Amino acid sequence: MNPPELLPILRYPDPRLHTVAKTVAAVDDRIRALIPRMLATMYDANGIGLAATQVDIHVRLIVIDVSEARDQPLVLINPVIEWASEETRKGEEGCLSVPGIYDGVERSVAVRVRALDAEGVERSIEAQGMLAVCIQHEMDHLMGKVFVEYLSPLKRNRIKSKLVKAQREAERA
Ligand code: K1U
Ligand code: ZN
Repeated sequence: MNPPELLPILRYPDPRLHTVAKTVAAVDDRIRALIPRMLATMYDANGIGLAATQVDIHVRLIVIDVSEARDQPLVLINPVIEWASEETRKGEEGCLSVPGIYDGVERSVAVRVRALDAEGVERSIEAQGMLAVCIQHEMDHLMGKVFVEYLSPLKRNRIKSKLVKAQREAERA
């Protein structure tokens, strides 16, 4: 069988990254076909997460794998944060849509999230550490929010200019 076809990842400051994703009405063939492609795209890019928004598909679907062996995929459809710890921590984040940029973002250290899995079964997941951070980062994507929006306007504008310049140079090459 052929490996799943990779999906192109939108790059900041592409305005499509600010689209608010729609609820998945049913875990149908379209969603079932999208999941392996999103996982393959995330693994190929060495990411630990990917939101459908980042591949220009605006439905509430995220994939995550924070395992060392890259063998524990997690699929969250229509995720809802049921509880987030009051305790927060500032940690370094990156984003496949903002290549080469890493900066600190303050997040809850633990969350409980309710979502459908790849089979359409409702689950509740308690997460902490990197998984909790990644869930919050990916759920922001579904709301059209990119992590650089937590940074100062000065930093954000510098990042924007850098990425626009890099993209122009890549197009010229
Ligand atoms: O949403 C994405 O673009 C995926 C993103 C997830 C993420 C990484 C770090 C903190 C929060 C969310 C990435 O996978 S970026 C690339 C990466 O593998 C990575 C970067 C920094 C720390 C750990 C992993
Ligand atoms: Zn991201």
